[in-house]
Amino acid sequence: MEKLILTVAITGAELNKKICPALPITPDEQAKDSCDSVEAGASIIHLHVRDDQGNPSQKLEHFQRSVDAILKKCHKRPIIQFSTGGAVGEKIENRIASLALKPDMASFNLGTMNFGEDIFVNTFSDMRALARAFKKYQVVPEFEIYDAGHLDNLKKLIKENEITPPYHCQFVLGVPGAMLGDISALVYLVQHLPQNSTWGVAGIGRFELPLATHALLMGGNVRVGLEDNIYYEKGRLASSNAELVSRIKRIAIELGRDIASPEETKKLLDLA
Ligand code: KMH
Ligand code: ZN
Repeated sequence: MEKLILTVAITGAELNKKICPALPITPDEQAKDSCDSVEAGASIIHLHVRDDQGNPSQKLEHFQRSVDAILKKCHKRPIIQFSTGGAVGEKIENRIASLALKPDMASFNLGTMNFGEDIFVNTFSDMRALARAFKKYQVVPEFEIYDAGHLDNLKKLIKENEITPPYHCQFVLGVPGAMLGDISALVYLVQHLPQNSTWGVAGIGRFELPLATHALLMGGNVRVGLEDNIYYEKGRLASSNAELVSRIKRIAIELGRDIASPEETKKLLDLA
């Protein structure tokens, strides 16, 4: 099997320190958590950023200051993947704008869905605009797939030639309003990928650990982190992102999956 690409989603847009005291919010906190996670085995940082009040932001200056802090602190340079999903309700123009900073990668959300009590809007017109911006700035997308129909949306946009290889798919499973995080869902999605795709899984909440473990055995990649899951085990909050990364690394090694370094990840994902 290929080496394991471990992504860590350190912050997200939905949480705050009241809910999760370990959540990194400031650029310095994000830099520390990113570097600790890279030391623990992560090669990709999935990055959402906040403003000075701690609210979710898609502003270029807020992305830039977090990137600077992370790159200054880390001994091993991680791959930084911007979120173009942002927070629910963020305008698509603002979500697209950060691509102008030409991050190593960025997320590309593939459909409109219920997202808890909210609606996360990604119309075809939004997705085409996003696809064109990815091409314009030559940023490699990671396709976020929360439901079976999102794979069909990806295939439609490929057919329209809006999206071209490489196809890196992240199955985000267990969001209330989309596909449940059970193993049969993961198996179905893997079986229906476009040809020559790479894939990973990000299980939300209690789905994180079982889905990650199955992905390790199936040859897929794994995303963990406080954005997706704040608990280490039932009733016990995770103390840091790195704690969640370390656990998956331990299980992966036990199962015979070696961990890809950031350099190896670049090659596996066709990043320039
Ligand atoms: N915050 C969610 C509404 C992404 O990063 O691209 C969307 C999200 C996906 O987190
Ligand atoms: Zn995200």
